[in-house]
Amino acid sequence: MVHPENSEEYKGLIVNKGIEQPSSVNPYLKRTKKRHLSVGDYVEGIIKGDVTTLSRAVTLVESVRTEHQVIAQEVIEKCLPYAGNSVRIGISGVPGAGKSTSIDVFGLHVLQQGGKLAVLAIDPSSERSKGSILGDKTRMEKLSVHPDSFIRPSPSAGSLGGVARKTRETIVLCEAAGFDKIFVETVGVGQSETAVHSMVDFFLLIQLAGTGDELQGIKRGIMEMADGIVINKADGNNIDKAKLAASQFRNALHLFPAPESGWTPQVLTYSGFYNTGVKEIWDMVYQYIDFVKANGYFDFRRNEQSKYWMYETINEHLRDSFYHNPMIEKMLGEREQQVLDRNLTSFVAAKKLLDAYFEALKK
Ligand SMILES: Nc1nc2c(ncn2[C@@H]2O[C@H](COP(=O)(O)OP(=O)(O)OP(=O)(O)O)[C@@H](O)[C@H]2O)c(=O)[nH]1
Ligand SMILES: [Mg+2]
Repeated sequence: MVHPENSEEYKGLIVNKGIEQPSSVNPYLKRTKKRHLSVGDYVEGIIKGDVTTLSRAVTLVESVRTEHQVIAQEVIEKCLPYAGNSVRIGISGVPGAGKSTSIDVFGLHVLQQGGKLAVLAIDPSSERSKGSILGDKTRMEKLSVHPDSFIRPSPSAGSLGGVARKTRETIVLCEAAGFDKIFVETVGVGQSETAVHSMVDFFLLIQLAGTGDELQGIKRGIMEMADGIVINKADGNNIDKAKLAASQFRNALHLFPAPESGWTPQVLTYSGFYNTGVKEIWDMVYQYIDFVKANGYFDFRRNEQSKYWMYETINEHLRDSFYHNPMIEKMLGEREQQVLDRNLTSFVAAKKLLDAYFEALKK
């Protein structure tokens, strides 16, 4: 007897012979296993401006694994001839000052004139950077989907010096990939400004108008670093307060010695949220760049920064080599205890450790 499915009477029910299935429904799924790239592949991809390759190279730069570092350093070296052709802006401000909101509008503003923008960060506390990645995704909503932008959160692990060096190296890769505008964001709560200052052409400090004593909380050193101070949230009934704060900052700046650049730092008010006063800020930045390019300070500062990073890198490697030496790791605790027990002075203990380290190197 014919099965009803195959009987003439129920033609519509006839089961067709199956067709051969592809081995995977989505052919692209197979690609999830990343192809291994050689140094040459990385460099070629970066120079072509391929953002996926750039991202992977930055991941290598950030990696703590020695084999990744070896490749990363070679890639950086080969990218160096293509780097340097950008304007680098440091953007700092206390948490809540409006950095992310501002970078979104600043970024769109500078991209209106063409070119490509990379937004990097230096944030040595890994805990915070995890939080701010989420925050930045929503606060930089326009920039994060802009085809000419590349946003990379701070490298998370390690000392401030280590984190900053990785960001400095990432700048090289981004520039080689054709990014001609680089923003480096940092939270204005301490040493990280110095690190950012050591790798940018213009240092922009975002401030808020507050209770009238805003100048007290700001470290003198940070203000001295600023090439421009901008008071954010000058909107609604906050406009007058912002203007007042601006004049207080202007007065305070007069008390500082004139900057080496010959430029007088400007103080402006704006609203990142309502996008007012943003053009004036960028007119100021470009005016500064023209000014220091004309008087030679632009190149001078970049040279100083290159020297700084050479010595920083040496210091970091020496420190790492010392503290990761297995013998030193063993001896450190014991010597420390001897110092605490007053059996050794700090200096003698340090000298003994260093001598032991240099002796070990000879073997
Ligand atoms: N009124 C007003 N509010 C603003 C302005 N800019 C930012 N805000 C608000 O201030 C808060 C903090 O802004 P963010 O851009 O996240 O500040 P941030 O400096 O990036 O903060 P962290 O990432 O925590 O360091 C948010 O609620 C913003 O909506 C502004 O121009 N005016
Ligand atoms: Mg933020």
